Order: sequence, then structure tokens, then C-alpha cells
Amino acid sequence: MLGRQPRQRPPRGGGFDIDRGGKGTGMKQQTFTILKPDTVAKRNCGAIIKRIEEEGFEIRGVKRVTLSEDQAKAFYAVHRERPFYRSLVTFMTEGPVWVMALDRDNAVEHLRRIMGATDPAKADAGTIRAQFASSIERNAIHGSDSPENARSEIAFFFAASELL
Ligand code: RTP
Ligand code: MG
Repeated sequence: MLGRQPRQRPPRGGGFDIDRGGKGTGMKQQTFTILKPDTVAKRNCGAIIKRIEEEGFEIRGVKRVTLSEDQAKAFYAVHRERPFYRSLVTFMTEGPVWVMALDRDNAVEHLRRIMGATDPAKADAGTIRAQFASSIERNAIHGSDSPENARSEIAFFFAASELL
């Protein structure tokens, strides 16, 4: 029978911004987060994940990893000329982190909003960093700053087959 074409699907994994809901739901967007070593050490992962889920994010991929120095340097390469780069790499490799691929409408902007400012002293009340960060460096959580970076950060840690 003509007219029943298979539905075209975008690639999985690296790009799962799929409108899976059909009618009425907006386009899902992907973002990426790291629960940083301070969060894991203080056993705050559960509380932060609860908040992330309550905010409507779907956790599409999650794993616990300990970053190598090369991985931390590469992940934060954009900051390699900044005075805090060396210290940031030391911090990010001091213990395990949890990395997560997240899915939600307006995911990038929404996660950044609920994370709060980089410096917890400047973070709005009720944000994750206001609640859980200890300093501008030990600030509990990373969130992608653009959809493009979310895509590459997810691909940095996850194979497409882990995000089905
Ligand atoms: P992130 O990338 O981790 O989500 O944080 P962000 O966008 O809010 O901040 P960014 O400017 O990208 O900085 C990356 C991470 O570097 C550490 N940092 N330390 N000592 C300092 O002045 C300083 N500034 C930044 C923080 O861990 C920050 O999240
Ligand atoms: Mg950043």
C-alpha cells in the first residue's frame, strides 16, 4: 500500500531530541550534567537527582566514573587559559562523579536555571548550588551551556547504545 512510509527517526544517542509525545508535548531537548566530586563525597547525589526528577527531567543515561587527568583537561579545555584551570582539573579528578544525560523541554536553560550561579554566594535561593555547593570551585554540579555542547558532552561519556 502506498502512503505508509516508515517514520523518519533522528539518530539515537548523540541526538535524542525527539518529540516522542506526539500531540501537545513540546520538543524534548537533551542536556548533560555532572554531579561533581564534592557532591558524591557528601552523599548528596540522591537529593540532587530527586530535584532533577521533580523538575521534569528524564534521566536517559547515568553512570559513575572517576575522571582521568586527561579526561578532565579535555572536558574543561575551554578554560585552559584561565587561572583556575589547574585547580579545577585537580578537583574534578579527586574522586568519582556521576554523569547523566537528561531529557526535557528546554533542558539546557532549565537545568542552568535550577543550578544557580557558578559562585554559590551569588546563587539564587532554592537553586542546587545555593543548597549544596561549598565554593565557586566546589559547586556541586555541572550543566551544559548550549544544546551543541550538550550533544558533544554526552558523546564524551556515553555510547549511543547506552541511551536507547
Ligand atoms: P560548569 O561548566 O561546571 O557547569 O560551571 P559554570 O558554567 O557555572 O562555570 P564555568 O565558568 O564554566 O567554570 C567551570 C567550573 O570551574 C570552576 N571555577 N572555579 N576559582 C574560580 O574562580 C572558578 N571559576 C570557575 C567551577 O567548578 C566551575 O563550575
Ligand atoms: Mg561552564
